[in-house]
Amino acid sequence: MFLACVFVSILLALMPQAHSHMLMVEPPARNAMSRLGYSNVPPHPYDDYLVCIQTPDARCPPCGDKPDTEKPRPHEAGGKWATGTIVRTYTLGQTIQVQVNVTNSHGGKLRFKLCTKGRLNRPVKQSCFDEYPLTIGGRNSKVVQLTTPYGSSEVLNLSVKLPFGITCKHCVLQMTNTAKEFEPSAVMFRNCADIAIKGTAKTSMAGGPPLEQPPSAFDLHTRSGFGSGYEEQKQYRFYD
Ligand SMILES: [Cu+2]
Repeated sequence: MFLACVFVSILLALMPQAHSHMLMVEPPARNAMSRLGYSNVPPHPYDDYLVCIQTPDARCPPCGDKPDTEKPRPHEAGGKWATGTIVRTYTLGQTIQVQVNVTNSHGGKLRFKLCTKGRLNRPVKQSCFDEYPLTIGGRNSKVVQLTTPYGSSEVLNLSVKLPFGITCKHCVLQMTNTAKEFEPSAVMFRNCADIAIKGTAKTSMAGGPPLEQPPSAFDLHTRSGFGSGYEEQKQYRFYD
């Protein structure tokens, strides 16, 4: 246990900068906003390297900070990169497109959760996200496995279903990757994005089914344009 932690710490110390890891670009995560042209958000020097090692005594904060980071944590309400700007407004029950640039894969599972209690100055807790784990793809799965080899890159285009019957002026969408490569240590990459979900007369009256069926397939391919230095290749993964 102790050795594993030391091992991971050394690995993490060796990895930064040269190897970046992942970034939720659609909807734009708080840490990605500057890169994507939001001029009200300061530039982020490590926007695709929000990494945390979780232990029983130190849980990873929900939006990519480290457990010992002083509050307000920079990626949570009140922090430097959490401006409260709503980056996307969706419709109740919508299947939304989510894009994640995996810039240096450590494998493992990718999960998305929704907290409906976003506030400008009060950070939301992991327990709020845990209320709404979101379903991905064209089947009833709440996880996507990263399948690209360790150290390589890919872009995931995912269909994610917003929960039935939920609207909010300020929700927070959370992405979590727990790296397989370092198991049993829990090395996590997390991003948060501020979104809104509007009801429509039709859907809120009827409380009806999602507006559209999710596609039965999604594609993913290696990332490009971020200077990862890995050869670009295209692959398609079908999910049915
Ligand atoms: Cu790494």
